[in-house]
Amino acid sequence: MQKGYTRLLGIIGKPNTGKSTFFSAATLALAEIANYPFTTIKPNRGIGYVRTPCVHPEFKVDDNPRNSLCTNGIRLVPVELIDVAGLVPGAWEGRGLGNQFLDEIRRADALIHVVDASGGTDCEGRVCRIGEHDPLEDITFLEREITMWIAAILKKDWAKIARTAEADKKGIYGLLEDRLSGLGIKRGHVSEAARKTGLNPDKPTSWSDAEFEKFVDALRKVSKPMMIVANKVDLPPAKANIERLRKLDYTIIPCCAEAELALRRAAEKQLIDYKPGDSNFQITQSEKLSPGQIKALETIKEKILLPNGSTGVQDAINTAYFKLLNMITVYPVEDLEHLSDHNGKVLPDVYLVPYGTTAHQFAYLIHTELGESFIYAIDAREKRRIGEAAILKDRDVISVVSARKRT
Ligand SMILES: Nc1nc2c(ncn2[C@@H]2O[C@H](COP(=O)(O)OP(=O)(O)OP(=O)(O)O)[C@@H](O)[C@H]2O)c(=O)[nH]1
Ligand SMILES: [Mg+2]
Repeated sequence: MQKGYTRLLGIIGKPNTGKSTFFSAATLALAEIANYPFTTIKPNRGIGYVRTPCVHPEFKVDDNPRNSLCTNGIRLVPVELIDVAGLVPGAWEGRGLGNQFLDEIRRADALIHVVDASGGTDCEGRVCRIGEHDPLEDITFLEREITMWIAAILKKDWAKIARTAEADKKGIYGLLEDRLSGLGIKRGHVSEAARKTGLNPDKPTSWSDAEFEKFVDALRKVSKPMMIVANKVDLPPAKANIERLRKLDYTIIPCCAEAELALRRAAEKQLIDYKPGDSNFQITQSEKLSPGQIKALETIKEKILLPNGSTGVQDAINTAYFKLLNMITVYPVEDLEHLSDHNGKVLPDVYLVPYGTTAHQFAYLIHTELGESFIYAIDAREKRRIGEAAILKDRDVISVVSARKRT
């Protein structure tokens, strides 16, 4: 995995919505896919990609990508995805595959909630008549499951935590950070949740049960940001459901995971020219395709790519990184003239870092020693010096000047 701040994306939702299809399409890893609930039991982990326009055409150089891929000016930066078992109502109390599922998303930094926008699966993921189930119900249920799961972890000894927080100088932020570190929840998340709910962090013993739940719900939102992938757009009721989903306070990405999987597999066999996220494809070896396969590909083009602009899978991963997690891409180079590293490799790496990363923090990411001996950095586009506190921008190309030579 690349250097920089890697993040884990969790693909979650009730059973049978297309999570593993989405995962396979994004990673090309083999994952079991079937039209019944609980096909996935053990989680699948794999590598997908964030797609970004590479800087090499702008700088008029040819590049030698190392930690990422570059084709026709498109950089694909590897990122990790986890596809877990479906979640059913009551999972937090152990129903279905319950807590096991929840435990697997402990480390996820952002959640991609895959819903069946066609309404063809009931609240437990069993097949029903298309359009029969309301996917909006799946949103509220999933939010509640995760909130209740976090609440259950805290509830056991909440009274003690609240009392200690008032006596101990660590306070509620420090105590909850310790308590929830296994869930990737940090002090900043806890303080933001308290601020958002307007609860007094110095007096947690005074919080009512309802306030405690409101606080945990806010904590879920800030620590596990979530977006919605409205899958199965190829089925007619999806369109109207997506309009309704758009009224919610979530980023909604219309998606046809099945189409992306077909395109990615055809591209892998070099039958078509298609990069993840493209709005179109070209058949390159029509002689190797049966008339049925050609027809299926044409249908994907007409019914999915043309009306929606893409299948939505790549869009979802990009949205998770660039919008939910607010990350940017930055290219480190050593030699400013050639935009290369010390081996002459041009624009070898691109790092994903959170917006707000400074030039000095970036130097630490490249190499601890480079951070320690940092003098200034140079922005290769503007050809000017930037100081340690300068905040980097998306697609910056940065060279760090340090007091010590790197070995
Ligand atoms: N029409 C349509 N069907 C899809 C799409 N994506 C997935 N499916 C189908 O939905 C069914 C469930 O897909 P899976 O990927 O196994 O779903 P899952 O959410 O991983 O299911 P569990 O592992 O049981 O929780 C399969 O029959 C898929 O072929 C899509 O975009 N459109
Ligand atoms: Mg699955």
